[in-house]
Amino acid sequence: MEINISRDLFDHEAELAVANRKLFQKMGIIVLNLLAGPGAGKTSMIRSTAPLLKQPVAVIEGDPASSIDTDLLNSLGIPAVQINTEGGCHLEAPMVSKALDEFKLEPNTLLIIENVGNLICTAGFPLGESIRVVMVGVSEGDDKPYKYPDIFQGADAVILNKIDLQPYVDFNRERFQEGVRTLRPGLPIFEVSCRTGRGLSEWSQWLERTIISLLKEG
Ligand SMILES: Nc1nc2c(ncn2[C@@H]2O[C@H](COP(=O)(O)OP(=O)(O)O)[C@@H](O)[C@H]2O)c(=O)[nH]1
Ligand SMILES: [Mg+2]
Ligand SMILES: [Zn+2]
Repeated sequence: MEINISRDLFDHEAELAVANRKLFQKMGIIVLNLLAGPGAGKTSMIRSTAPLLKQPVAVIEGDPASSIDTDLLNSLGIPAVQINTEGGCHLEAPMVSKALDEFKLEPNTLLIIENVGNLICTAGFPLGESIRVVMVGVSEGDDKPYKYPDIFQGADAVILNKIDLQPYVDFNRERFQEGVRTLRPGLPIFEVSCRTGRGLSEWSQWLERTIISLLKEG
């Protein structure tokens, strides 16, 4: 008998994600899984986006170690809970449901999960989210959609961050956009700078519209 490990793992992860999805629905919250390499600007984006949204925002931070991002967000009044994976390179659905015990979230909250900085296996571990966003900084290079297609395939939107640095790095926006478009025609790409604030209103308006339509769906 042939054992297909990757398919069995995929089925198992999908079941765990469905359980989370049901829990989120029961709580009346919308969950966004934020995927990017280390240093792309995930925490900066959460920090800049939260004040632009009408909905309350809470955050689960996934990192191999430390509570640096959680401490920062809590100090800014954005409730955050830390998951330390102790070297693990992605979050898994049960870690998220367990972390929820640490919060008291009101209905209509947007829960942002800042996943471990990693463009590879985070794509294969759904957390029950209804919005999945992939973020890349221009300093990481324009080849990311070509090298890491899986993560872009599963996204609902792409954020291209650090656009203020474009004059200083060899980043070809057309090449990046073409790579994303080839994988997923029509996928929204938001060019932003968390440093200057450029593009953040377009991104947050899209996010707000998406949250409202998901809340209506129930
Ligand atoms: N120039 C520039 N730097 C940025 C921008 N966004 C984030 N950074 C910097 O990039 C570094 C990593 O940001 P952080 O939000 O911690 O990334 P994370 O590891 O993905 O959460 C920090 O030094 C940020 O100040 C941006 O839009 N432009
Ligand atoms: Mg971070
Ligand atoms: Zn991993």
